[in-house]
Amino acid sequence: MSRRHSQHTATDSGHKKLPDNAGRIIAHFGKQIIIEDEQAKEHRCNARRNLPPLVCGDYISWYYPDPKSCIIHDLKARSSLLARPDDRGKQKIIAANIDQILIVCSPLPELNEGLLDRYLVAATLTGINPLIVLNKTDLLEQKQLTDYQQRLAVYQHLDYQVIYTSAHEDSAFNQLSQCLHKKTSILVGQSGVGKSSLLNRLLPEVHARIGEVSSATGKGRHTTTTARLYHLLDSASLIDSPGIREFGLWNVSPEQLAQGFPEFVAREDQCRFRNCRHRNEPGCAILEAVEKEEISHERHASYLRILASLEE
Ligand SMILES: Nc1nc2c(ncn2[C@@H]2O[C@H](COP(=O)(O)OP(=O)(O)O)[C@@H](O)[C@H]2O)c(=O)[nH]1
Ligand SMILES: [Mg+2]
Ligand SMILES: [Zn+2]
Repeated sequence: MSRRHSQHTATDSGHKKLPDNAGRIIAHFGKQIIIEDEQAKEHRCNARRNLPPLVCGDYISWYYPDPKSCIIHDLKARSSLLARPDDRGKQKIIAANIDQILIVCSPLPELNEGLLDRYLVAATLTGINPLIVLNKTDLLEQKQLTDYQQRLAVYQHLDYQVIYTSAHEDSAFNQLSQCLHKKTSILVGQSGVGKSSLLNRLLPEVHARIGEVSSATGKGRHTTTTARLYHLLDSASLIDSPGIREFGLWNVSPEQLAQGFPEFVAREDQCRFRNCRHRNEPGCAILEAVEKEEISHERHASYLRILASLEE
């Protein structure tokens, strides 16, 4: 306790060196920033003006110039950054240092590979590892489950991890909990696939607290619009906000799009033309691979659909 309240420490040169307390931003609204120190204690902070905009998930250094205030004076390098356009189409950063994006799908609404591919491209382009989660396995007979496993095998061959889970069944749910261990994750996916249900199971105490707050203020569920970092058992963290759940593709060039398909990246330099769009160009290595069934026809068709939508 006393260490955290210590004043600046003088260095040899006589300049003041700031104590380097490590912390992570768990919420940020307006000018208020809530950080968590290494003992998991929360502090309300302000940031020095020379720092870039700070977001949920940032690792920072902070100090107490006096017992009443807490100042963030340094931002650590970010390993990843999640952004989306704001109302005016300008990039708005939502969260930082996310290790994995869980793309939630389900049998109801029916798994849509085209949409899954869009999420995979978006995740790959942010540099964050995507995991495919098929939720609601409790709805499936063994035979139907096998069908989904076959449909998702193409993704496993591309080295995407696929997890089968259910918010309504303990044993299946535990499969999901395990892959969150020691990581910072976010859940994305189409409406109705069960993101909120999974979140409520992962964060039971938070859910209870949100319920209390909204019944007290009468403001309903819109109290949390900014991103917030939550801790789970097993040193897992989860960042959630409506903005994150709307995660998707925007402002992507055709070149970048192809980078979101790992099976294309492996063959791209074999296309005859450098700016090949892998649509109908002669000497296209991707089309050849589709022909030989080395690349899935559906994945290529999905690429063409996304390409057409980006060119609109
Ligand atoms: N059978 C079954 N239903 C689920 C499961 N997860 C969610 N649901 C149901 O699916 C519906 C949509 O869930 P919700 O969590 O709101 O989806 P979200 O839109 O992705 O947040 C709700 O009626 C849930 O009760 C599951 O694992 N199994
Ligand atoms: Mg929801
Ligand atoms: Zn090509």
